[in-house]
Amino acid sequence: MIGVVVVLLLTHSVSSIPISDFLPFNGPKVCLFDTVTMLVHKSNVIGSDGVSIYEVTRRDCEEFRLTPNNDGSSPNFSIGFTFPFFARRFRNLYVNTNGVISFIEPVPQFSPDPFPLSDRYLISPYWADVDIRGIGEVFFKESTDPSLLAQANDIIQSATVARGLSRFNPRWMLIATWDNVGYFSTHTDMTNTFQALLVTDGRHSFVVFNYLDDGISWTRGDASQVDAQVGFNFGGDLLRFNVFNTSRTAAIADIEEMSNTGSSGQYVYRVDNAVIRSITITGCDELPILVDPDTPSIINGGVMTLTGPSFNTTSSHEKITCVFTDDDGDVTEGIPRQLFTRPIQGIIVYCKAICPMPLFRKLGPHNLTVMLNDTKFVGQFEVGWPCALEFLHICAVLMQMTYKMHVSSYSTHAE
Ligand SMILES: [Ca+2]
Ligand SMILES: [Ca+2]
Repeated sequence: MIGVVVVLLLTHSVSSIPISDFLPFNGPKVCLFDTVTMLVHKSNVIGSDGVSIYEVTRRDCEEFRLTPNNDGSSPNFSIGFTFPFFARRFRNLYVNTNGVISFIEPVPQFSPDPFPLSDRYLISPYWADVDIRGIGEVFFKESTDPSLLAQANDIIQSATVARGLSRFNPRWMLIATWDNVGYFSTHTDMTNTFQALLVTDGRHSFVVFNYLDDGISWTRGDASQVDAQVGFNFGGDLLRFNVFNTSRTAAIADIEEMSNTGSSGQYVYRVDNAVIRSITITGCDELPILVDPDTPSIINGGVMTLTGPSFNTTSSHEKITCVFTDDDGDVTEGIPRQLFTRPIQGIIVYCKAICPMPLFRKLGPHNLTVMLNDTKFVGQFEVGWPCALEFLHICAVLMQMTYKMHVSSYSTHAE
């Protein structure tokens, strides 16, 4: 079955994204934000009309452009909506010249630290030493425009990570664009063009990265020891991160030739906590209820975890029984069947139930039932293809992008 699919994938052609497929930027009401004085100039020219960003109305400025700078940042930008980013919900963010959108604090750092980072909350379409003193512009704006939100949702719905969220109806987004930007120090011989979208309905959140067709050329500045890093990082106790696997190597310059949506240069990541159906809640009180990954690959294997208040610390390292079922309620049929029709033994580690995953035989909704003594917990998740791409080696690349899990040990033995 898998061999047949590979042949089909190889016959598709990939479309790459022109600048016209980016969400719009550099519109008629773009104001200039001075990264040194921290003042906004409504005329888009530095002059005497500089005012605090808090004095600017949306009528004055629908969009902002950063003044030419090297390692600067936007102000602490208050957004008109709450953006869920895993276990936290943010109302402020920074757009940083060096290819990062950050929460809590700006990022002047030009050379990327490798994810995971326990104390950072970052979305990085291309964290590297951008320098727009010589060439290039950085724009950002928020939007609640229904047609723009629909355009973003079309991109999101084309990605496997949105399976099970076909009714996702976004209400807010941020559009941040690095247009034709140069690199340190003031170089203009090569430029990069990319865009990050943060899109949410208040409950679910997605990040879209767009890289212009043939639009990523340089990977580091003169002072950097490593190349650009692409991904996101949610620090704290619930550490989540995703890093594009050619990050920090020269091969990151090829990122516009790959995809996880079917359009080369386009990537969609889901960045909210997947809330699952749960039963009684006792112990491990403050944790959100999670099933992770919420869209496992049909050919990926690995482990699935149910995190949540139901699995308290006193049950840590107790054995559990995991049963995977499909949407008809039948035990999932694997290949070969007899390996997957029996319950699988897993284990509790702190507040997580960890279950080795079978190879799934069908796409779509599944349930995971975890039995601990007399208690049952049920989580729902989607099974999808690892990517919607045409080349098997690219799928393999994307499959290496992993979530960090706090797993110290787990059993892989069948009962
Ligand atoms: Ca820089
Ligand atoms: Ca390139």
